[in-house]
Amino acid sequence: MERIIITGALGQIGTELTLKLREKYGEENVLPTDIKPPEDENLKGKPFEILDVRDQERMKELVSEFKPDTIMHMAALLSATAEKNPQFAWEINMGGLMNALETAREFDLKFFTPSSIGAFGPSTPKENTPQVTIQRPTTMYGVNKVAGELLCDYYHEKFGVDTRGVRFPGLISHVKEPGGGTTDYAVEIYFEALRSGRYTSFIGKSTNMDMMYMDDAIDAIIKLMEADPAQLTDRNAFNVSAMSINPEMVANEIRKHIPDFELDYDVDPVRQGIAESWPNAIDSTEAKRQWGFDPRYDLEKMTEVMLEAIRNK
Ligand code: AKB
Repeated sequence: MERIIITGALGQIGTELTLKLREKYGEENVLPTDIKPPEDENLKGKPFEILDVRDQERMKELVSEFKPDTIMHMAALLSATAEKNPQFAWEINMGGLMNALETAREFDLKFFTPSSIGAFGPSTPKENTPQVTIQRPTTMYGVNKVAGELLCDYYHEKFGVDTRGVRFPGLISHVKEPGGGTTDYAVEIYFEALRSGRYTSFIGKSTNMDMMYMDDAIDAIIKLMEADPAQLTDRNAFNVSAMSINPEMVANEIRKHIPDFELDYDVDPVRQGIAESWPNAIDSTEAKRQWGFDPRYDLEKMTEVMLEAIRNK
């Protein structure tokens, strides 16, 4: 992997991924794209292209000009947004993925796209969820993710495209706030803790979900993409998680730094329903064994860095 084009580069993952890839592979070797121009100072004025992932012709045009060896397809609607407009979610999530896979096939590109813990459903084992298990999600986002995993496997087996992916848990970052996800409370809580000293959670008290700090997520993408393909038995997509947490656990950790922090609840039935259909804690053993997934941040360490970084902003 030496020259990379990214779709959805202004999203929560895409923003930090772009910065990290530029640092590692050189600014001239990374082309971020998104449907709108960047507002972030770090991305302004640098190579950047407008791309609606539904436009396959434009995607191929950019690839033929930039000549990357890898495409990272990050553009997607998250779970709560997808549930509000399922037809549109299908168009963006599946239409965009198909276009990106076709581009990878035609131009012989390595391919990465994230799946999610949303690819699991209520009949999946909730604890220690295995790599290979029942996947019958009950959300449009989940349906998109399972179909996406299968489509990536198909492109790998049928056309030899080097597709790779992970099932991301909720990702926590201070650089860019997420939008439209079920796990977003775990980011908002840190910003609100410093802004107002209190937070009202839309997710219930003892609802556990998998989470990971963004630095670990970006490292995981790079490590997986650089792994020797001979090591990979599974591809689309690997379970990866660093912690299984609920709002009370995050609040207790925040109180070690802000003792008066207050947490109350106004549970949103839609997002709570989605959260309850997902696993409590997935098993990342295969990612560790096959390509050395090794997250460095637990809840304690992540809370420290999140609060410090937001305070410094
Ligand atoms: C969401 O909540 O939709 C995402 C995810 C877990 O895929 N953060």
